[in-house]
Amino acid sequence: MDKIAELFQIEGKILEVVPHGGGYINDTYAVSCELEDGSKKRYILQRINHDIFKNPEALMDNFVMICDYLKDIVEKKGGNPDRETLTVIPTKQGEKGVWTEGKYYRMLAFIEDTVCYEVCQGPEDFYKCAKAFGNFQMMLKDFPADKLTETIPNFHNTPVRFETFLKAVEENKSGRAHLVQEEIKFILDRKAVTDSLMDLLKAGEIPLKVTHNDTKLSNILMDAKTNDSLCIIDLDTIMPGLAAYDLGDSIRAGACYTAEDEKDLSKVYLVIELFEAYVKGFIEGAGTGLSKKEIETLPLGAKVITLEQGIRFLTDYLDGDLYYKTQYEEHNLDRTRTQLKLVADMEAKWDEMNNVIKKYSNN
Ligand code: GN1
Ligand code: MG
Repeated sequence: MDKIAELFQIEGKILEVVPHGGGYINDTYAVSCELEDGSKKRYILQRINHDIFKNPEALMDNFVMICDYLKDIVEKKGGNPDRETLTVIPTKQGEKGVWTEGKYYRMLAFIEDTVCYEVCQGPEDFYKCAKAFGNFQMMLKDFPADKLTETIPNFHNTPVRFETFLKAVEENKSGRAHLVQEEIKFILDRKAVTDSLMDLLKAGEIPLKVTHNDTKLSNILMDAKTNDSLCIIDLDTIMPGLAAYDLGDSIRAGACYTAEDEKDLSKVYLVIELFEAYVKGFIEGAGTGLSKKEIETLPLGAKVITLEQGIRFLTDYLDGDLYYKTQYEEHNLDRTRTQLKLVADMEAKWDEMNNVIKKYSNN
């Protein structure tokens, strides 16, 4: 890995390159360097999974455009762009990334003194994350969407995900379909849910925006000293999308106190006070950026994106674990089950969820 790190404009001598973080798709490393004065400096080196992100160069064009755009806004607000946004370190040839030995790599500056969480720490933290994600969407509200390449087409197109799932059931490449009949039925029974948000978009009731599309809790860095939300990371799936996607993805991943692969489903449920904390923060963070209809559809966003994630995990389980990194045989199935359990719990708490929305929608 040292050789690859050396292709970039890094300072100092490389001391070590170690795996970093827990992404399911790309491989991430922390590169430590020693500068001439003896101090240390770190970088993030990432291998982009180009089976999934088919055009890494276009992805990096998006990435740099967005970083530059955000840096400008943060600077104007008197913030610190080096800590509040990501910084791409170019290659020695001045490129945004590099192909080597058939793989594509990029490098980012390391933002020190931060923490990120896989599991929600409580309503106060979750509120801060929500405010940051709401605000992130606001900051991108005038970003020219037509300049962005769709890095993964139909990423949150739930009806398309549903069709892909049907195909996976039929093909049953892994031979595992007989083990998951209950989960398959759960999804088939909810076809109407998978269509619901797209139908609202097609009917012109909710607008297409530039959204993050992967707003899980671990994609936000918190300042280790102040514990305030600092920087939103993982900009690979920024594409046109719906406000409800970004709220939805955070809710499915954060409005419970368990990890995505928790085996004990009795511990997996929607914590309504976390949902409330997030809704409050997201609406505040987005300022006036959300229409009445968009706010109304936020609970639907949570349900659709959670179901979609369950569909995606189960599709991969049926395909034989081709998409997500897995650590053990049943990993994608455990992940599927937490998502479907959350959907069932959202259905049970549907009125409560909508009452929360009423409380915070005042436009
Ligand atoms: C993947 O790579 P990572 O861990 O940030 C996935 C997201 C899922 C998430 C589930 C490109 O994100 O869409 O929500 O796993 N990213 C892609 O945890 O598919
Ligand atoms: Mg991601």
